[in-house]
Amino acid sequence: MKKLTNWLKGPTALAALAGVAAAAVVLSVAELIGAFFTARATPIIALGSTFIDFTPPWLKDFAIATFGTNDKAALFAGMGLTIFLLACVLGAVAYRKWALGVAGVLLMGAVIVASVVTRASVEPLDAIPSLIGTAAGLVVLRLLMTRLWRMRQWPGVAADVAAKGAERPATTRRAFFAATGITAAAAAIAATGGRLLSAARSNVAQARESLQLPSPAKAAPAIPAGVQSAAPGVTPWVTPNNEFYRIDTALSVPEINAQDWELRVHGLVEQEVTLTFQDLLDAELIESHVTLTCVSNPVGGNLAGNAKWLGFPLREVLKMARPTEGADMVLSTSEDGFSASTPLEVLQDDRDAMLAIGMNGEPLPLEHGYPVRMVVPGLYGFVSATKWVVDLEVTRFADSKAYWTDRGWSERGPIKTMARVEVPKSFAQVAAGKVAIGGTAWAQTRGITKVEVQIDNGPWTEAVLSTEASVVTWRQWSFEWDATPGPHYIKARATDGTGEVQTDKRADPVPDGASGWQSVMVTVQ
Ligand SMILES: Nc1nc2c(c(=O)[nH]1)N[C@H]1C(S)=C(S)[C@@H](COP(=O)(O)O)O[C@H]1N2
Ligand SMILES: [Mo]
Repeated sequence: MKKLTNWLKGPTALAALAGVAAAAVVLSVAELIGAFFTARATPIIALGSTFIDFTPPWLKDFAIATFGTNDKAALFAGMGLTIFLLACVLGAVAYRKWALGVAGVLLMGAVIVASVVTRASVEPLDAIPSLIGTAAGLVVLRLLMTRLWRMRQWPGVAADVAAKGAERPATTRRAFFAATGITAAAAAIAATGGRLLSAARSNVAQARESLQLPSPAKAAPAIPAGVQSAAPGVTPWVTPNNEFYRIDTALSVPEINAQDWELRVHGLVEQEVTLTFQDLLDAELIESHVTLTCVSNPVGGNLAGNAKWLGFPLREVLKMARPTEGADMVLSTSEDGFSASTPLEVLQDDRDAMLAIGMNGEPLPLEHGYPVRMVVPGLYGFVSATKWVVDLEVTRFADSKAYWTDRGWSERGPIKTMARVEVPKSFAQVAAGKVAIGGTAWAQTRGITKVEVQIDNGPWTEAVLSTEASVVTWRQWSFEWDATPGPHYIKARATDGTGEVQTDKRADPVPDGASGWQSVMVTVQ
């Protein structure tokens, strides 16, 4: 304990503190100057995105299983801690060997710049905020070190280190803390200023607010009565936009001006096509409810949502471009470099895959792909639902690989049949007697024709199905259970429109989606 207190009072701890202050300066100055560049070019966002790009499937799966849709916050926390520790080491090293400290800062700068310039839609000039930030950090580190060197009162500090400050008047611990405090305050102000400035400079959110969506040429069929499960507490049949799950690799949400948006359709086509946002507004739009599902959704998980989408059929886009013989895939790419491989025929058949511009009667929220995303019934999002989509390349599975395929996930992703038990919740305590069990099931494009419930090892009994709106939306169900005291297990399984019963074979999300029957343990009093 005494050792620790002595160490904390000693030069190494103070030097580590100086290192942290310098790192804060690098990041905050880059953030401030970055307000005039793309958000993707600031160090934290760029480093985090680079890290995500190197994420293997097991790690993505683990992050989502552990942190759910807070995976990004977890990433930032982990990165913050890593940077903090590295900065401590850097400061301690710089105190003893300044040249090594300089090398360390330059190395960090190089790593940051490398990760900035390799981002999609980033230009070399976007490295400027990081370069200036690194230079500022170096200056600050030098200033703080000079103050430390001039504090000569420590025994055991190498003579050459002590000598560095020798020709200048000695200084005090208080002066050092004052300098560090001012640095930290300046960094905080710069970071906050950068944040506010970027927010003020971005008018995409405002433009979205004032955008008037056209009415569809073909309106969505009215939602039939009785789609909602009879069991209280089951998810709303239409997922409100602010409750819709969000999964993507974008640490800073791309901000695309609708007026600047263009979609290029090229590759194995007879006619290259470029569409503008105005082209979409002027086109004959369709509207339909479609349930999206993430491949990373664990059995019983909530990475699925149902919304009313307004958009232009991709079938029509492909008709204009006329794919040539041999093409079997469309590689869609987003403005921030994500890509998905979708079978060509899926985009051409009558399931109404679309370029969506509206979600539940509003323009797409920024996080859900504003101004334009893909919505493809029946396929997991990672192979179909490209948000901020800007490029469609008609190609062949044999010739191109999509973002997650390169990282160990499947190249195709039809959605697996799944029944989810939502009430009662896992580990709930319920009173004996009539208990409402309920949930949601999905098998997009095949539809749900039956849901069965099993209590403990009893017989499989049919649940009451809510009304089916369409085969591309989820279907809810309920089941009245006469609960007897004691611990019980509730299982559910669905049958799809082809008559196939949901498999009980457990599979992890990697590589093409989880399977198995959900089992919910409840205690009846
Ligand atoms: N640009 C971009 N689009 C993307 C992704 C992404 O990482 N980047 N993730 C996909 C995945 S894995 C899913 S499940 C859906 C999720 O869409 P949502 O966030 O609107 O629910 O978006 C898809 N589209
Ligand atoms: Mo996903």
